[in-house]
Amino acid sequence: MSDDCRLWHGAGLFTSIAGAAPITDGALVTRGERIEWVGAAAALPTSLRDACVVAHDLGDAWITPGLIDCHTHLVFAGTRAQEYSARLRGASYEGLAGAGGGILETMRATRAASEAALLAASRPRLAALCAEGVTTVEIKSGYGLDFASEAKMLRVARALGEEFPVTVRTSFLGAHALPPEFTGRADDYIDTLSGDWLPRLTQAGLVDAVDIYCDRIGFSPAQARRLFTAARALGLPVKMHAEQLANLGGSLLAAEFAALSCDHLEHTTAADAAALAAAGTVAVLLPVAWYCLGETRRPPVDALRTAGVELAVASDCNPGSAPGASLLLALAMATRSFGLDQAEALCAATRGAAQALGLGANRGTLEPGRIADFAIWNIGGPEELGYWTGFNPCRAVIRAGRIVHGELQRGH
Ligand code: DI6
Ligand code: FE
Repeated sequence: MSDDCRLWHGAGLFTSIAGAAPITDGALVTRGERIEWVGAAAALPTSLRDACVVAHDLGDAWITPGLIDCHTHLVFAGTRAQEYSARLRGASYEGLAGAGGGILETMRATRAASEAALLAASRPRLAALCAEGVTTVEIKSGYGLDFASEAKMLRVARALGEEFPVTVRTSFLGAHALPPEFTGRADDYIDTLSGDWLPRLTQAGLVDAVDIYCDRIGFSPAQARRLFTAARALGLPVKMHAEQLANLGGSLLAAEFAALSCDHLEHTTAADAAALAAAGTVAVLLPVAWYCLGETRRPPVDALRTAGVELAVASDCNPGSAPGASLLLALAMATRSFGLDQAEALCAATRGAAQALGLGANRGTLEPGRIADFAIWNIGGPEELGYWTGFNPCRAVIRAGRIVHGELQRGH
């Protein structure tokens, strides 16, 4: 990678730095894969401007940090469209799961798929996210639920990271549902995950973090404690699906382990929010799942804000509760359904999401020294993100200082 300086100007800048105002006539200088300088064009030092070997005049655009989708299950086979029909006719998500459908339905399809087929099925979903300005994505396992199939999913996630211009972070979600081989033996399953699968998958370089579905149709906080203890012994950060369908005390446990994030949180209390804030755990909101499940209880956004919890928004791309691959749609739903304003939602899909993946030091904001991952938008102001609902105004995507998607100039 060359260390050349490039100037990007003729654009507004939304830096996602907490409390920073948007810059209407901005300039951004990159050097190689990093950001060198960010600010108002009028304040750009002449010496730095002269040092730039290339100047990209974007002519009427806005630049934001590359979007970060910090919660996806985008590697899976099959669909659950039939189940969706049943739910439209009144069947419940929990009822279908209890009858051996739900996550186990996707487990059967995912186990049966070859690695190549799983990769092929996942590509269009990741391509859709990348076209929306996403430069970092988290991908969970959790539809294999046996050692070989969990490893297969994680290898596919790594392969996607090689193939696409996106940074992939993997989360091991073996504790997503109880597989049929362990019926009636959930504690044995947790022991197997903790003592056998997780160390081997970690040794193979396939795991960046450990997640658990802690809910009525998942696992208990006591089981999460055992899994998290094993993760900590391996030096892995943890995260949790918590309080989606009921409050089991998962977020308090996640806070005790200083989890990177706690995700869903529809049933979280003010006391839980205070614990998350004290632990520095990010609250990841998943409005597409909330919408597609027809939920009515919203996560307590005011209580999370008041407590000072960092918020993130993610797509939750999965075949059951959030069948889609659009972070922009999640942003729009986070504003209308959960009451975030557009700037807050945009920070949540950049700075908050970076923190939810443990990447806050290098990504998520436009600041000198950070990786030069950013998106260029055909919009008149940053308030158009979280406003357009089912429309993608992304013009181009820059990853580590290089153009990886779209055209720099607005098309005619
Ligand atoms: N994330 C999950 O892991 C579960 N719900 C959610 O929002 C289950 C996903 C599924 O039904 O496949
Ligand atoms: Fe999820």
